This record gives sequence, C-alpha cells and structure tokens, in this order.
Amino acid sequence: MRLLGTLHDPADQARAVTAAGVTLSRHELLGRAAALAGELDGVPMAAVHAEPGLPTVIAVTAGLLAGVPVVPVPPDAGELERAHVLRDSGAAVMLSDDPSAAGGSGLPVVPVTRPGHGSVPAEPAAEQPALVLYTSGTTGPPKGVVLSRAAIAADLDALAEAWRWTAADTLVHGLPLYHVHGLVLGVLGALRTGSPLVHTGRPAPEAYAAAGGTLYFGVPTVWSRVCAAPDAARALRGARLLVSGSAPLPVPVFDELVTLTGQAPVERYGMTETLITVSTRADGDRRPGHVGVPVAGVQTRLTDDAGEPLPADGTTIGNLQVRGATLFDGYLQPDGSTAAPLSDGWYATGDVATIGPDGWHRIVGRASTDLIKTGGYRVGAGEVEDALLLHPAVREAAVVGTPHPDLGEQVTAYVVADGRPAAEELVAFVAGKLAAHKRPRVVHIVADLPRNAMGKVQKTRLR
Ligand code: MLC
Ligand code: AMP
Repeated sequence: MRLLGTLHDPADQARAVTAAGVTLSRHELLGRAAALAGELDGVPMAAVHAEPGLPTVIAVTAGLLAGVPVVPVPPDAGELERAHVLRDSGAAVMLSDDPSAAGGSGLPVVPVTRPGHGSVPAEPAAEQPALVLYTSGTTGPPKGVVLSRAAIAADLDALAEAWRWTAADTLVHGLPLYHVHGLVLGVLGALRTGSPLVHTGRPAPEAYAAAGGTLYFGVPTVWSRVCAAPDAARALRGARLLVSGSAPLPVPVFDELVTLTGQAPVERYGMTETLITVSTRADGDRRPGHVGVPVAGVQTRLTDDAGEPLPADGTTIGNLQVRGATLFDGYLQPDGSTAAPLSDGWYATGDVATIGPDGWHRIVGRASTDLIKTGGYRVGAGEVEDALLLHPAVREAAVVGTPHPDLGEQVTAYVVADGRPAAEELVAFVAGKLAAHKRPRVVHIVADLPRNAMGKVQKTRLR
C-alpha cells in the first residue's frame, strides 16, 4: 500500500516541501528519503530527533519507505523522557544530522542528510506499523501508541474527503513534528494528498500570514494568538480553510476568526490513539463549540459509566466511544507486541460529549482530571508528579490543570516539601527531566494535600 500517495507523478518536480526556510521538491525529498531508507535494512525501529525542519520530514519518510516503524522524539525531551522513549520503544538507531541527538542512550546516530538519490522501494503491507507516538496517560511515563499504515491512510483519506483537501491546496502550519496534528496530518497528509507544504518552524501568526497557503492547521492557542495579531489574521482572508483541533476552540476565538478572516474555522476532534474521528466538513455547517460529525469509516456512541448506550439527543452527556478504521493497534508492550483496550471494537476516549440527532458532536470535557491539555499538548499529571518527587526536597506532589487564557489549561503543581524550595527551582528541575511544556507554570507549596478517607488526593478540591 502506498501510504505516501503517488510517487512518480511528473508534478512532483514542482510540488514543494518547505520547512525552516529550506525548500525541496517532493521528488527531491523522496529521493533523499529513499537514500536513507536504503541504510535502514534490518532495523526494527528507528527513532527520529523530531526538530521542526526538513531532516525530520526526510527521516520519517525514509522509515515509511523502508517499512521501519518510526518513533519521533521531541527535540526538547528532558533526559528522563528521552531515556524512557528510547528504551521502551526498542529503537535501534537515532536518525538525525545532530551527532548528539541520542543523548546518553548510546544509540548509533544515523545522519539524515546524505549524498545521492535512492530509488523508491516497494512499500510494505498496510497492516504494518508506521509510527509509534508517545503520549501521556493519567499515571506513569508516556505510552507508545502504535499506528498502522492502514489506520493513517484511512484517516488521511477521510479528512481529505471531509475537507476537500487536494493537491491544489498549499498546507501551512508550524506545529511540532512528533504528534498526530503536526506529523500525521501536517506532513503525511500533505505527502498523501500531494499538496505542497510550508512548515513555519513555529506557529507564529506573522509566519502564517506570510506563507500564502490555502489550508491552515492550528491548535486553539495558535488561533487565539492569530486573533491577537489582527493584521496577520486579515492576511488569511484568502485562505480556503482554517482548521482547529487538539483542544477545545473557545467560542470567542471562533467568533473573532469569523470577524477578522471572513471565515468560520473547521473544527475537528481526535486523539493520538484514534487519529481524527469527528470533523466539520468543508461543504457543511460550522458551529462554534461543536466539532462536527464522524469522518468516513468511523462510528461514535455515548455510554454511561456502566457502558450502557445513551441517547444521541443533543442534551444527554455521556462517555464518548469511537470505532473504525482509524484506531491504533494498541500500546506498545515490553515484548514488542501491542494491546488495544477495545471492547467489541469500541475505544473509550475518556472525553465526555453530547451527540445531536443530526450527528453533531460537542465535546464537554474529560472524565479524568489527570489529563491536562495545555497549548494543545496532552500532559499526564502522574508523569509531572513523578518528576517532582525525584527532587530531594519534595515529599508529596499533586498536579492539575487550571484555566489559562492563552493555553486553555496550565500545569499547576501543589507540593509538600522540606525547607520550602523556590518554585523556580522545582520548575527548572522538571524541565531537566521532561519536555518544556510539561513544566508547571504555577507551583503552590502547601502544608498538606487534601485527601479523602482512603488517603487519595482530592484533586477537585485543589482546582
Ligand atoms: C513555558 N515557558 C515557561 C514555562 N512554560 N517559562 C517558565 N515557566 C514555565 N513553566 C516558556 C516557554 O519555554 C516559552 O519560552 C515561553 O514561556 C512561552 O511559552 P508558551 O506560552 O507555552 O508558548 P509557546 O512556546 O509559544 O507554545 C505555544 C504553542 C505550543 C501553541 C506554540 O504550545 C504548541 O506548539 N502547541 C501544539 C501542541 C500540539 O501539536 N498538539 C497536538 C497533539 S496531537 P521561549 O523562550 O521558548 O519563548 C492531538 C490530536 C489532535 O492532540 O486532535 O490533534
Ligand atoms: P492527544 O492524545 O494529545 O492526541 O489528545 C487528545 C485529546 O485532545 C482528546 O482526548 C480531547 O480531550 C482533546 N481534543 C482534541 N481535539 C479536540 C477538540 N476539537 N475539541 C476538544 N477537545 C479536543
């Protein structure tokens, strides 16, 4: 199965992929990726130092061409996080032009940029794993989400249909290249549909305005910053589609985008484990506060806490479950197998929603307080608590998300500690262990944590 679409289209010579200001034709990109793919024979899993530039695009493409699953590693991952991802995934090499990219892991670093132009090999079978994306759970270190080539292809085709996304579009975004949004939709989507791609390095409003695209991706924080830069926002008037996802788009930001850009954003909902399952359509309604209808090949339903189905009447709030072709294979297990927590094919998203009689979904919130969404990043409270507890002065830690006007939620820590360490010291300590966005923004040093009779921390009382 060709995950990357047609590879020998004469138009490839002209279709550009730009990142960090460097442009390659699609033809050149595939040639370089093929040259690297030729070096990956026998590699069971390849890590990629996923900095926001063309080497990441080439390295991920090379893995896909070679049939080697790729695990993208956040470039700012702290030592603890990087070591966990590299060990847990079983990556045998690190693909990067930066010789120090493997950190202290001892993995051989294979340079991405190499002379020559490889010939594009036959791609492997659809059910083979393509990517392993690490994402936070409520407790413990991040888990490896195994996504097959078939799931990715099904999702990209469903989104192309819903958004009328074709090679005539130019996609622009500046999202990180190690999550579903920036990497699967933002890179593989462009390669599969054939649309030229401009990656702006960071998702700054001015860079979006200057890129002259037709299709723009952003998390709500990006769209809120675009609205705060009205000249940049007005420059997007000529775009065909502005797409928001990864976190709830506040209604005022939706309204402001309409005023400034002349168009209502398309909202879509998804998860690392399920890819994008629900979306507004390019040719349909756009309703603030709503994420649309299931994409092709996906079914959804609401259940109560006992798992019994609830009505789709637009008012009943229930646990959202999804089923279909876009779901992951499961979480990577220590023996290399995968285990998907599915029941009759249904995956419980952990999100709470309503579904209208017309099929329109509204995401109301999350069932657990232990998953935080900050700037569109998913942060597990447990992982941050575990990092804080490694600090010698910290005796107890509880982490929650609290409202933040720009980021949606911010990571907020309540800490019981000996000798009152400075908040900045604890923040810097976490930053050394985990990726930057997992750092607490607010630290409260408290005498004790509120606990119930069982001794469990009552996080709702903290919030
Ligand atoms: C951050 N900073 C701190 C801090 N935390 N400083 C002190 N203490 C802390 N605790 C610093 C940052 O390092 C930065 O510094 C500055 O403060 C501003 O940080 P910020 O406000 O977080 O902004 P920024 O770095 O600009 O990031 C915002 C953002 C980013 C929107 C660009 O959050 C982002 O890229 N989000 C996208 C996440 C994403 O792709 N999610 C998709 C998941 S997939 P400096 O010096 O660096 O400026 C998914 C599925 C789906 O969800 O549905 O798509
Ligand atoms: P992640 O695993 O990082 O992919 O995050 C997935 C989570 O992001 C979902 O479970 C939701 O809580 C949230 N999310 C994604 N898209 C939306 C959206 N459009 N509206 C509200 N929440 C969203």
